[in-house]
Amino acid sequence: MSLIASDHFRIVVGLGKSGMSLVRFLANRGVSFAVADTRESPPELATLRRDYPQVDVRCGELDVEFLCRADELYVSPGLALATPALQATAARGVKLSGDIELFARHAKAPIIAISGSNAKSTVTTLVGEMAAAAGKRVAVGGNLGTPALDLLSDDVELYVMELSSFQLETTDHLGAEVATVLNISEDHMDRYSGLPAYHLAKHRIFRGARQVVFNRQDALTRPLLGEGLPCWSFGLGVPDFKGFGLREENGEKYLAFEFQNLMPVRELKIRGAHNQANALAALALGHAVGLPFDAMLSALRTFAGLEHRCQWVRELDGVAWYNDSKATNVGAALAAIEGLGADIEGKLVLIAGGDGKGADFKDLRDPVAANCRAVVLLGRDRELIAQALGDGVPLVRVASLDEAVQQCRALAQPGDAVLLSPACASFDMFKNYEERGQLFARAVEDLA
Ligand code: UMA
Ligand code: ADP
Repeated sequence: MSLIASDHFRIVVGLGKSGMSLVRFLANRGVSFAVADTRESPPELATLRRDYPQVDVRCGELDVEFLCRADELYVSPGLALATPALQATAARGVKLSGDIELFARHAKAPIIAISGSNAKSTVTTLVGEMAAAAGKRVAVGGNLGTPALDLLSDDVELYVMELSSFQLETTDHLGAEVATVLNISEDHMDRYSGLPAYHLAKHRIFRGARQVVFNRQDALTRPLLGEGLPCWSFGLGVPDFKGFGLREENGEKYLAFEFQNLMPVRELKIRGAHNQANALAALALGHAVGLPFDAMLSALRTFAGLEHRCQWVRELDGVAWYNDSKATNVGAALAAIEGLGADIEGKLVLIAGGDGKGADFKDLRDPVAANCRAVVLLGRDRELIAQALGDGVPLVRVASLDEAVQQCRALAQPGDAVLLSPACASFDMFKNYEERGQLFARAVEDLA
């Protein structure tokens, strides 16, 4: 017998960090709800049982009859909406929503919303530091780590939110003060039918936005609708009206806004052309919400970048070692290979491979041939990368990260750099990209 849907009953699907933030949010407001997770022991199960012992939790295969008791499901970004049980539930009239939609309905301060295939965490953190330098009470999170609902507070003056395409799929109306898609390149092709579907999910960030920031060098970042909205742009070229960019004067390269030079590029601590684009994007977002340039520039002068993003680990026998474990897709690895490749005297020895998420690796071929002395391949999809790279560069297959580090030590010559920039997710061999980066750094530090 199927249970009758109640008007005010919700089910949280997925009991990870965002699921647990939903539980706290709903419980604090006296909303009745239950929890489901396809895993037998989801990460927050013990916390839920300890803090909310009365809540009904169903672990294991999703039960459509159970899900249909709710009028709305809040689905974890980690679960594809195409999951058959979710689709069957939606077909019976139950709305599929998520934590960001709820956050947007309850946030009282302006939201800066940041998505894109790469650079989200860097730009989100940077904008947060700019706002703090300007004396704002700012809350920073979302996909970056702290779930959006945990940030809600009447004290907050500005929210800076990193949003993934997965979170945006369940968000109907964000209503950001300013929204951006920083760049678009292939990622998560195991969850999308192709680039157009991924692109559409990202562009949901513009729903209800009052201002937009787009990347002049990436047409896919321009909003599909919303003509007439105030638009700011960023890009590595010379800026024009309402644009942030680079300008050269007397041999010095500057970050610039319209016709005004703001700061010499050499004062940035973060390296590489991709990070100059990130600095410009952050300036554009901050400017859109009225942050003063002096505060934003002081944050830019001190920001040293995030862990696992082209992070310098050590120098040994004239070889620099870099951890770019966060490069979980081809676009990110390309930025590191081309950015770092241009910065060093010698060549790169690249460590790549892992869970390719259905990506096509062909775009790596020419930049790898131009910048790399050798490539050390590991992980589940290493043969797919090997096929894409062809015979343009020597390839070495290894079974572990320790072995990869040993091989790189033997291959690299003084003036070279060793770069872990896998172009793949880590889940085939590691808990997450952080663990992969930490194990790499440890193995490198242990080299005699
Ligand atoms: N899962 C199941 N069954 C379920 C629910 C989840 O098998 O019923 C699995 C899925 O493989 C899923 C994984 O568990 O990928 C994690 O899901 P979760 O619900 O436990 O995730 P949370 O802890 O809530 O973390 C989520 C985001 N995770 C994902 O989108 C996969 C975190 O982004 C985010 O920081 C957090 O909410 C707070 O907002 C992480 C991420 O990897 C960093 N994001 C992807 C990326 O950056 O590429 C999009
Ligand atoms: P995200 O949160 O979108 O994954 P991060 O700031 O964590 O972005 O950076 C992820 C990876 O993307 C890093 O490996 C970094 O080297 C690379 N990256 C940083 N900025 C850019 C950019 N502007 N374009 C392409 N790749 C970038």
